[in-house]
Amino acid sequence: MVFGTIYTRNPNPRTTAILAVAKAQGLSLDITYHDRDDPKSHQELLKVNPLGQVPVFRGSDGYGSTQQEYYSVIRWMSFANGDLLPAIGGIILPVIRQPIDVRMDDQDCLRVLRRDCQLMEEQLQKSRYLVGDQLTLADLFTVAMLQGAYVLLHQVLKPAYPRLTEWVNEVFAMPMFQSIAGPLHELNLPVPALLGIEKRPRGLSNGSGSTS
Ligand SMILES: N[C@@H](CCC(=O)N[C@@H](CS)C(=O)NCC(=O)O)C(=O)O
Repeated sequence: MVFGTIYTRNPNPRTTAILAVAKAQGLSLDITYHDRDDPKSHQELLKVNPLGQVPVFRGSDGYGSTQQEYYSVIRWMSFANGDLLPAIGGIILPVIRQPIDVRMDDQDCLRVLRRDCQLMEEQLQKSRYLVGDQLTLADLFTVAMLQGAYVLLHQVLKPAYPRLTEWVNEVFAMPMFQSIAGPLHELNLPVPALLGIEKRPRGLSNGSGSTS
């Protein structure tokens, strides 16, 4: 029986170890290769991952609901850690004159931040929290990642992502969170703005919010 499907590109460094372990374990995997330069192929990938990133794994026999929730929590935390926070850091660390290991282009970071906020906005319109209607670690972790963005970019984020903002405020209102994170201050420092026409984002097909 096929264990599941891996959606990836060829080659892709994040996929190599997965395929090696699957092979060593005798697990049969379907592999679907996507081409980011082929719009049809890219649209298919967006159906399984709205960020347009690979690899994506989809199990063929489904998960028990508890396991599915567990993987969804991990997926959101990985998104916050690997995608969202580097974009936020690339924008705000230079503003607050903190060191950054690899200097990033603030326009690219703003585009990624917009895309990621749009993704969360859409999810939070479907469910009260990131994973269903119960608070999970994914909410606490992701809101913590967003704190700096809301402190410095609140003028952009609040009108553009109302549901996201409501959820951030709800988590910040929780005493167990606020006792560690402190209150959500708003600073009005000069911050970079997204300029010009947005490049086609690799993720969400319907754009990443309006430019500012
Ligand atoms: N946090 C994700 C990140 C996945 C990721 O960024 N994948 C890269 C390829 S290694 C990607 O698809 N980037 C978008 C692109 O290449 O268009 C993970 O660890 O799986």
